[in-house]
Formats: sequence, C-alpha cells, structure tokens
Amino acid sequence: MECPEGYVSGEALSELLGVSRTAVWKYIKEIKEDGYEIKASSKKGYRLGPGGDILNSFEVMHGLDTAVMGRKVEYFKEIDSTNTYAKKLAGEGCPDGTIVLAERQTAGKGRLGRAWASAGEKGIWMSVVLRPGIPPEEVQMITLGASIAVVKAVKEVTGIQTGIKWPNDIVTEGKKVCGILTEMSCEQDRVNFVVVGIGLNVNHKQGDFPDEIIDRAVSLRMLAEGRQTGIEGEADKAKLKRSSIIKEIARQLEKVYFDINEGRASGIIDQWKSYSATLGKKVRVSIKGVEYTGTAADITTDGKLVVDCDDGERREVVSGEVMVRGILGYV
Ligand code: BT5
Repeated sequence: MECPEGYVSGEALSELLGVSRTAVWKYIKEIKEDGYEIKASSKKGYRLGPGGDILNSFEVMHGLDTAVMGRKVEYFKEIDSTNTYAKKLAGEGCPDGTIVLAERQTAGKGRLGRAWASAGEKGIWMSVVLRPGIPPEEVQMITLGASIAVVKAVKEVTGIQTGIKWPNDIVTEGKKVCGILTEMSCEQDRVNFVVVGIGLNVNHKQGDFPDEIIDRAVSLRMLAEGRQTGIEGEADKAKLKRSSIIKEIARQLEKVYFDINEGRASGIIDQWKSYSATLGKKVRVSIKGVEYTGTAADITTDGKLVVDCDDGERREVVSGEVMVRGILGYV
C-alpha cells in the first residue's frame, strides 16, 4: 500500500517483517484469498493491485485520522446484528468510538421491531459505540448528527447529494438509501452509552432488495448509474469503495459528536435543516395513534418535528412515523 507505483521484493518484505521468505509467500497467498489483487514477479517481487471493494478492520483503520472514532474496529463476515453486538461490547466497557462492521447481517434491525435487509458484500452495516456526556432526553441529537454525517460523507466520497427525512432516513427522490437506528442504555439523568447503527445501501442492484422494499429502496451504485454512464470505470468503482465511505462517515461523525458533547447543538440543528427533505413539505404524522396532515414547519433544539396541522394547531412529533408527500405520494 505504501508503494503504489512499484514492486517490493520478497527479500525486503522478509527483512521488514522479520519473517522468512517462505512465510512472506504464505501470507501473500492468504491475503490473495481475502480478495487482494497481488502481482508476483520472480525478478521484482510483489505488487499490490488497485483491488476491489474489500472490507475489513485494517482497510477502515488504515489512514484514518480521527481522535476517537474507529480507534477500535471489529469486523465480522456474518453476524445477527451489529447493533446487538455493539451493545454487548459497550456493556463490557469498550472504548468510545468503537465501530462494529459486518459483511452480512442475519437479523438486521430497524426501529420498532422492523427488519433491515442486509445483503452480503453490498452495504455498510455498521454500529458505533458512543459515550456522550448529555442527558437521555438529548440523545435524539445524536441521531440527527449521524444523519448529517452520512449525508456529508456520501457527498464527499461519491458526489451524490442525499437528503434527510425526519428523523433517521437518508433519502433521495423519495427512496431510502440509508436508515439509522439509535439505541441507548441510560439511568435517570445519565447516558451510559449510545449505539448508532447505520445501514447504508452501497453496491446493490435493484434485484438485490427483497420484494417488499424493491420500489422504496435504492443504493449509491443505482444512483450513480442513473446519473452517469461509465460507472464501471476504475475511478467510479473507487468512489463506491465501502472502506472509504466508512472512513469519511467516521470523520464526519466525530465532528458532530464533539459538537454535541461540547454544547454546540444549535449548529447541528441548522445543518440538519439545510439537508432536510421534510421541512416545508406536506406531511402525514401519527401522534399517540391519531393521524394528522399538515406542513412540516421546524425542528426543535431537542430534535422534535414541529408540524402546522391542517386543523390550525401546531403540534410536535417526538418519534415515530412521518410520511412526506412527494412524487410517490406519502412515503
Ligand atoms: C431504520 O429503521 O431505518 C434503521 C435501520 C438501521 C440498520 C442498521 S444496519 C447496522 C445496524 N445493525 C442493525 O441491526 N441495524 C442497524 P426503520 O426506520 O424502522 O426502517 C425500517 C424499514 O426500512 C423497513 O420496514 C423497510 O420498509 C425498509 N428497509 C428495510 N431494509 C432496507 C434497506 N436495506 N434499504 C432501504 N429500506 C429498507
């Protein structure tokens, strides 16, 4: 990785690592099995190819310049749910900013007992353990902050602009590309830990989604293909490298996390508003089981959605369902 242009001789590697040439050869064989592309020349040695969308802890941590986010990364080929595992790690005292990643989830979770479709090798299924110094009622701010981090990271790495549907969906053209599930453990006035689960569809083709959501879900690859042909080019493939997107999410999440921890929450609200796909739109909301239609007017400093209902009342929505009227009707 440090010599992208040239070959490194087996001898140099064996000296650098303090192992035999045979051991170097064995390791090279192993990392090839992990998906790395390595050219070997008997005269010149080994050369690492550009490689595909390989995901593992090393790929995420290599070159990551954050202070807390992703200082510890655990990667699984398969797991039930990264959130469930992250909560276990958090309970055992893992460091602030620990990231859990999985190639595939067998029981990926949405909110309110809903399922999250988590196909293998296609998406970013990640959970981050945070230990914010805020009271439990402000934890909603973390969800808002995480949505901002994802929107910014996606834009930065892929150039694709997405928006936020209150409180936790990242959408574009009425389709969902990412969902966020925040879970917490707290005492009356103190948060023990928060787990932010981020599910971001990256390399899916439409047929990779289950039938129930095929019309409502979209991936970054599908968006990129819709906007430009030639996504098969190397440069475009690199933009959809999951490890690069995860690193940028970690960087952006760290910024909003520090803002929240250091009392700069108003900045978060302003940023959230600028990316909102909800504010100013006709919405249908459910408050304590009663449905209202109206216009999404604002968001409060503790993350509630303010709706000017058609009956003339102004109401605040704490959590739950908000359907936004768009090209597909209310979704
Ligand atoms: C969410 O719930 O949007 C939160 C999803 C969080 C998933 C991450 S993945 C890593 C971490 N580990 C976990 O176990 N979970 C987190 P909610 O707002 O309830 O939306 C769920 C609904 O989104 C489902 O009922 C489907 O309609 C739809 N859905 C399911 N899978 C989807 C997907 N891959 N892409 C788009 N929409 C999906």
